[in-house]
Amino acid sequence: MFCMQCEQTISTPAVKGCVFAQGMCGKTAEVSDLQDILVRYLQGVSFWAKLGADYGYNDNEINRWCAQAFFSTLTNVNFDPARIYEFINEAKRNKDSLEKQVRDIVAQKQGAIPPLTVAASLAIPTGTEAVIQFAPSIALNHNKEKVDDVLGAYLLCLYGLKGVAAYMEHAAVLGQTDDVVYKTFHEIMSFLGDKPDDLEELLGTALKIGELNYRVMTMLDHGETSRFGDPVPTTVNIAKTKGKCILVSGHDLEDLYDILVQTEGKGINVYTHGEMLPAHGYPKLKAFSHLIGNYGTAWQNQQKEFAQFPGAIVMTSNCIINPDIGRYKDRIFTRSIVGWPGAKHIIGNDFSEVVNCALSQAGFTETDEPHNITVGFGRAALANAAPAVIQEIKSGNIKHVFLVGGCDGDKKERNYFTEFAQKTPADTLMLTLACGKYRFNSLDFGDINGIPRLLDVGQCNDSYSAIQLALSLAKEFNCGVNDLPLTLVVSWFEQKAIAVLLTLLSLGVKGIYLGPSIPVFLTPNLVKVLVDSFDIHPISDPDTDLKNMLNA
Ligand code: SF4
Ligand code: SF3
Repeated sequence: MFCMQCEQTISTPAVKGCVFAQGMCGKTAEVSDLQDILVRYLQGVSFWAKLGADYGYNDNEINRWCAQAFFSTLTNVNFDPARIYEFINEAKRNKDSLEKQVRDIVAQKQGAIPPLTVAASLAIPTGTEAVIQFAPSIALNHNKEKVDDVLGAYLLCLYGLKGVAAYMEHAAVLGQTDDVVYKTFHEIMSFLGDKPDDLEELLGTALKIGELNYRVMTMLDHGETSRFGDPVPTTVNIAKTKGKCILVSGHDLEDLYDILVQTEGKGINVYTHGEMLPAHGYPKLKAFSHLIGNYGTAWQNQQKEFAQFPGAIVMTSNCIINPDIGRYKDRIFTRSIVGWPGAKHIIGNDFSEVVNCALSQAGFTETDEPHNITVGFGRAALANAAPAVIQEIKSGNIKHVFLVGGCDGDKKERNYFTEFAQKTPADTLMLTLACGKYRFNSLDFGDINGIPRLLDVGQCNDSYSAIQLALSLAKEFNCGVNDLPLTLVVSWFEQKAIAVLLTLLSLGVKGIYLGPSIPVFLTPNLVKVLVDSFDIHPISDPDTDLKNMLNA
């Protein structure tokens, strides 16, 4: 296996990347190899999808399926070899049918088929064993002793595009698709399926991926807000309430909605977990009184926290980790692209198995003292708060705004973000995004003349909202985003964060602080390019960084 797509990958002087029998996340070499094959196949499908789109032909079922299948290869999404093998078989069927269709269209229009890419011409054997044996020959590090600049830039594109695929699927669940997005996605996938070796072209593609992601994030924002309303500031109880319970984790609001509808009047309390926390701010979701609160913290604590949750658990998207360890596999359910061998997978929108599981469990036997936190500062709420924030900035009461966004993870170096948040001066605001906030979002940061010092913008899916706030502040102050008293502090863990980072770079945002470490796949030369072109700062320690940020 060869995988270095996430922040917890192996990184020692001698070994870079997860290359042994199992990755740090628990992904086996078998799953990793199958995923490599799947990605290669998908790049072949994209060759035909892109050519079809050039001739005005789109198969939106296959388009959506491509993003789903690619999403299944993200960190902490699907660990089930049988499901990945199924995706490979589907990929073969989709590629064959698309190829036939597109060849006919091109012939009808008297066009010419361009030279096939490496991925489009690859003959992949059938049968799990044969596929596994074939995998090393297409591994990205095949015949390479180490990651060089070209491979590093390639991985930046591949991993960034995985993040985009995940957001495309989140948007598609909400009915948001776009032919231009699919066409650009296939164009880039197909390009990556042909052994590109021009460093400049790869770096340009990385920014193109960022631009594509911005378009997808816009669609996603529209999907969420048109379906569930604009989030409003809402207090959420993070303490337990007596009664039967279901825990819903991940990013998929539509699943949460279905579960809320199907549990109404059944005496079951529904809790959010992880990235689902911001769901409480959406009017159409908060209208359910049995959406009772949030349970637990960030994804990496789930084995301990889920083991203690006396009800059913639903993983709607990333991040799932080994449920065998906490012995709750019999009451965890996966959805959509998520998979764990032996865990029950729900297909369709009938959650009765989950409901029955919750009813068969003990539920919480006591109600704890409430502990409220506030969420819901999405795009509209931030726009409402903007005049007051602008006023406070103008009168000198708010000196600086920090956007502390991104993922959480296990490493102790991530304490940086808690310490950073605690050390931000009292005359500064903090916007939070994604699951990294769990390290400090239950702390009280006070307010500045009624404006809470910590404003939670939402999931990583809601990065668009934060970008809109920055753009509106820049407009108000008649300057560029980079001239605002604003610093972005990004904690990355997996590929969605890479996609968001590329979006910020494609928008010309400079001076981002990035941590807890620099991606292993970025060579020193590539880091230099990022530092020189975008003034990216690898994080150091909170005191030094804060001093530099405030004096910049
Ligand atoms: Fe390693 Fe991360 Fe890949 Fe898992 S996803 S195998 S931890 S690099
Ligand atoms: Fe978190 Fe997995 Fe990235 Fe949506 S849930 S941000 S790590």
